[in-house]
Amino acid sequence: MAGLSAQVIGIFADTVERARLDVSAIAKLTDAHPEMSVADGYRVQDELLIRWTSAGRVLAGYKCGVTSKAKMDQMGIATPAFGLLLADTCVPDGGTVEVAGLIHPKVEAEIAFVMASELSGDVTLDEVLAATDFVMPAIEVLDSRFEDFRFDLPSVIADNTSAARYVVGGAPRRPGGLDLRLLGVVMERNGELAGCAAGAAVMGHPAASVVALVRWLADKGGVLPAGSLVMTGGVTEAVAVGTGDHVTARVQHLGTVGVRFT
Ligand code: OOG
Ligand code: MG
Repeated sequence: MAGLSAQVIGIFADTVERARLDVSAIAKLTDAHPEMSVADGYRVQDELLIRWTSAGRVLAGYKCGVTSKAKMDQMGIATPAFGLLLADTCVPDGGTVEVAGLIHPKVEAEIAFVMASELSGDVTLDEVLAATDFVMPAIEVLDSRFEDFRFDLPSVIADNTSAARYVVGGAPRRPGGLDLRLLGVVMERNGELAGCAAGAAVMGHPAASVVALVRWLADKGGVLPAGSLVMTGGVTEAVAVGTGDHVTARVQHLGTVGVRFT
């Protein structure tokens, strides 16, 4: 299967990038090309990465999306999807996000990993944990470039899996001695409960999300470099936010991370 032509892949990269920069929603890409595949979605993502890095943007790591049942049910998608984390989309813990720069932001609570050593190939959960420098609480701010967050798997992958901003912080810890499956996660919006889960909500174990990421990278001949940040995926449904909202994610033993929307 040859997939979409290089020309269409380039046009799709233009389309999602324009929507991001103009802060205006577009129809999902498969409306124009229903034959678009998941592989085509990743080709668009590859094209975006080339454009971004040649413009001087820095890849800080990767995000795993749709890794919990809550997210699969919410998005109507049953397969995890991987995306790129650009260093300039990092918001400091306790910092602010300008709502005007986003189309229709949503937040989700995640457990993030920072890798101490490179990982490649068919790794095991224990190998991921051994290669982990620390784990910490995270908030991902999503902003689908598609109208009403309505998309399918190929389209959302081409849209860099709705990545917009990420916040990491709290009290980072080495994973040794922690059972990451059991970590309670509580997300609050304006002091009220907006979702809760345990680490196991993500593929049975948050490190399983990193295993899947490393295999996906290996499939395209890549590795997960030392120093990479990995967002393992929302443990609960994503929640819409607007101006004035304040969101915190509390993760047992890992402290609290927060962000304010202005
Ligand atoms: C796609 C991105 C999903 C996650 O953590 O599940 C994601 C979306 O829901 O818009 O980042
Ligand atoms: Mg996410």
